[in-house]
Amino acid sequence: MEVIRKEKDFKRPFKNPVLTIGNFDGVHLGHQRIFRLVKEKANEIGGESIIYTFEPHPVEVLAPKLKPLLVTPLEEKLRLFEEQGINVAILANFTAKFASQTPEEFVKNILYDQIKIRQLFVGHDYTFGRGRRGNIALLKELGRKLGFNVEVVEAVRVGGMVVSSTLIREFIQKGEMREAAKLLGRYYLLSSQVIYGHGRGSRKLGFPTANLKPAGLLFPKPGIYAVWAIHEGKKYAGVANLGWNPTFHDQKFSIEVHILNFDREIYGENLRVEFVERLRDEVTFPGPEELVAQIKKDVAKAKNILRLN
Ligand code: RBF
Ligand code: MG
Repeated sequence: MEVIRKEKDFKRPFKNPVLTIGNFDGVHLGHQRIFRLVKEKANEIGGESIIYTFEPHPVEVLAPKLKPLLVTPLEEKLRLFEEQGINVAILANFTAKFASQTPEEFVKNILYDQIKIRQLFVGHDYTFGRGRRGNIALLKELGRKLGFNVEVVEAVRVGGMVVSSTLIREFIQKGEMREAAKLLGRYYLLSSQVIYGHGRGSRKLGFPTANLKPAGLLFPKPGIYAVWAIHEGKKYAGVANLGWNPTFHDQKFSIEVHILNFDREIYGENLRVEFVERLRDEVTFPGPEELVAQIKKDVAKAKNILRLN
């Protein structure tokens, strides 16, 4: 997949570009349906499949106080686009100036003159531009005028739920990882760097943990989880704890993963953690022995859960 990050990276004309446009936070089943249609159409007309998206996420520029925690940070999003088999990702640098374009200017100058789109697919609820005036009716009208086709992709429903990034975010924050996974089409995943923890895990308790750098991530509800840990492309069963280690009065929030059958030092390296199921709340134990007894039960339970997957 080719990634175009800057205006100057537009080095060549696209061949029969078939495009979709949006934020695609989560790259969930609804987004995946759009991408599939984009690819099918591109194949049909011998064209290129293109995702046009924004960086940073428009909310960060338009409403920075909301500090949106993204389901999929940019690098993760790009990896998933690629996995979906998309040819090109265009990351439009989203600034206040960019946002001030009228929908008509955006469509004419960028989609039509610069990209020369043949076909556009958008989600059923897509709006863009100042005052959200850019909507499906307007896109269709501009398409008729300029000469490109616009198709609207219906929402995807799973078990009576309409798939949306907002709903997924809510499930994650409630620790309902099975529900989140149903809408994502995969497990919710945190990808981060392993940092130094207290070093207590391995020395005293016999359950060494890899601690993840928490920067800017959307955390599942604090508690204990059955997880898959992925290191250097290899997948291991594990148990994760998101919390404050109250038994030791740590107070500092940490995300730690005890990886089963794994005894390597991986400080500074990347670890990806897929959240399969929440096991329990974090609790304050009278002492380390009680905690260790409970962690043994957590491990047994996680093994059972992960075997079934
Ligand atoms: N610490 C607690 O204070 N209460 C808990 O309920 C608790 N549960 C844990 C469950 C698992 C599976 C793991 C790996 C750790 C847990 N911890 C808990 C964190 C433990 O205190 C921490 O790993 C060590 O103190 C090392 O930092
Ligand atoms: Mg640790």
